[in-house]
Amino acid sequence: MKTRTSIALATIAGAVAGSMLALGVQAGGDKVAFRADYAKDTLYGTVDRYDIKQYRELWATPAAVEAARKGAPIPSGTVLTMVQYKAQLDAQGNPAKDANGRFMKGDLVGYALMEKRAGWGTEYPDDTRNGEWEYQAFKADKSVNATANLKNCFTCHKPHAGQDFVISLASLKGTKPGEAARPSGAGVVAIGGFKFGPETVSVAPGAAVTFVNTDASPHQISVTGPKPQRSAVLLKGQEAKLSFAEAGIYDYICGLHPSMKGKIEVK
Ligand code: HEC
Ligand SMILES: [Cu+2]
Repeated sequence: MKTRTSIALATIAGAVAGSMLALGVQAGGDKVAFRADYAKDTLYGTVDRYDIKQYRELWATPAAVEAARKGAPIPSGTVLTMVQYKAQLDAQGNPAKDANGRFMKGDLVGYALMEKRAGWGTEYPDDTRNGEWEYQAFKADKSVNATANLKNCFTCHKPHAGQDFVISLASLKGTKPGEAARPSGAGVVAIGGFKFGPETVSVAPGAAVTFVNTDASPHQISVTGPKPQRSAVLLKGQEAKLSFAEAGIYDYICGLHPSMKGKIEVK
């Protein structure tokens, strides 16, 4: 009996050690300190998040802006601070807009930081590592948000390896293009302002539906129901084609913003 208990305890101890290893990703975030002086950095962009009704500010250490504008790599020591605010809402509960049609700042929600230093990131496996970046989330009171799952930061920024994991790199470079023209036509769905347009599209069996992302934010088509399928994550200007052999109605959502919904009629 005694031995059995100790074996059981040893197993539990092993499991705990294992889960602490799995949480190794979490530990890396400790390297990132809150940037108390972020408001002395450069405000390089703001983002209206229709899906989660947030207004976000993007701040960068000045050397990063300088480098990005010259087309040079983002330097070691860069800190990017994303400040998340609730959007102010109108009487219907929709985000209110200012004279320029942009969201307005409401209550502070928290901060998301990423910091790059030469030599960081070597401990992560290739399928996780985001170059030399580490991530950390802070609450509105500037303390570490211990409930944030930092693994998700790595996963969601990973597809942007081609732009050094900085999703808003175009804004950092100051080359953000104006509103992309919204493509239209039979079997074409344009994604803009966090909406699929049109929300219902009809195609013949086997014919392709083309999805084009015109938003600065990435989106992903995720067909739900009995025959699920997913497109790649689409960055601004990228497109994906999906086709369905059998007639029917196929519902889909955005894999990144599940409140975005659409329908494909195959007939
Ligand atoms: C669901 C996908 C997703 C997850 C998870 C995510 N991000 Fe991001 N992040 C984005 C997107 C998209 C942007 C561009 C701004 C926007 O659209 O809100 C962004 C922008 C940023 C920026 C501004 C620099 C840049 O890359 O554009 C920082 C800093 C940032 N995220 C930090 C974090 C941290 C810290 C975490 C984890 C706590 C995290 N992110 C998790 C999608 C994600
Ligand atoms: Cu989306």
